[in-house]
Amino acid sequence: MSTHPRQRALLAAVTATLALFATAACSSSGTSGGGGGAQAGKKITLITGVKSDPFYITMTCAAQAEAKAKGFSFSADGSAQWDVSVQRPLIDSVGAAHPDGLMISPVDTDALTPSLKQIQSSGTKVALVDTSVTDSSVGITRISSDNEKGGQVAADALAKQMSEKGSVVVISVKPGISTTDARIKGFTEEMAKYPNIKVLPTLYDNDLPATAASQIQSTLAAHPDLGGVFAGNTNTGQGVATGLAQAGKQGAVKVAAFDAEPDEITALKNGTLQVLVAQDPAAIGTEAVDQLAAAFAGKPVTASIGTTMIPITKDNLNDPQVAKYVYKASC
Ligand code: T6T
Repeated sequence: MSTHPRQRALLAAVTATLALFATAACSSSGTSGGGGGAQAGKKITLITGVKSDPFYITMTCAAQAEAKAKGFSFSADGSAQWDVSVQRPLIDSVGAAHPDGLMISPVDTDALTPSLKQIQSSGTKVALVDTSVTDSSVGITRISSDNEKGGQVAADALAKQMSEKGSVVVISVKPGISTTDARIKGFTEEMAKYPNIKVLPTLYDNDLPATAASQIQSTLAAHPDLGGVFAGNTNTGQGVATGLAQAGKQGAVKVAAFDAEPDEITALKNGTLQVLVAQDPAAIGTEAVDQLAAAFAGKPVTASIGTTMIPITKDNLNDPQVAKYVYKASC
């Protein structure tokens, strides 16, 4: 653990704040029991936001294990990139197969609602995992991090790293995604508490690291006093790290990034990123299977579940209680 008192105080404060928001009850009790239960043989399908994303890979691995433990058949698929026109046909084809349960991370807050409502009206139980849609009639349960809170925590951590002065830029995926929109809202509202920090207009990289890297370059050229960056998710975090390395600004420009996939961890270790806000995608996956199992058995379902987030820095990364939140690249 860091000997630097400010670092230690920062870490303790952030950890305490985030722990307050974990309301997950990630247990497999109370639903239809292990393999061979009365609900055995039910079919659950998971559609993730982006198939190759370690956040969703970690979620899929946990959901698969929980489904197996309950005797459910489980399949997973996801879009190649964060795109409504790619995810919609996937939803429609899965819907046509009438699974008993559908776990889905919709890539937009409104565009996919008609397809999801149709699947739901055909009797499939829908669980919204990570992202959600505006229409509250969609889904028997919504399971995700408290993203707005995560954005606030990132703001406080970054402001401290920046000695509460300079310009900061937010880079995220695209507007219209429930999770990243909430992070930006939490971040910018919290940053308003720091009068000497100027928040520049938010940039969107379409979930492409290369775009984030070039956005960093152009922002540095336009704002030589750039002191901080908030990266909204995994791919953006990677791109920001690459852009700062290319500009020779590692460590000079401070970065708080969401998520904890392997490349972000490497950048944290080499000092290009300073704080990661790690989510608990495994808990989201496990809890969704448990809630669907409850629904299959006609038992009560929890409509909204918030899962753990934890701050990771170079100083606490080796703590096993922290390292267990690093995302997987495969099961
Ligand atoms: O940050 C996660 C997820 O919560 C968000 O909805 C989309 O991006 C990730 O999957 C990370 O890439």
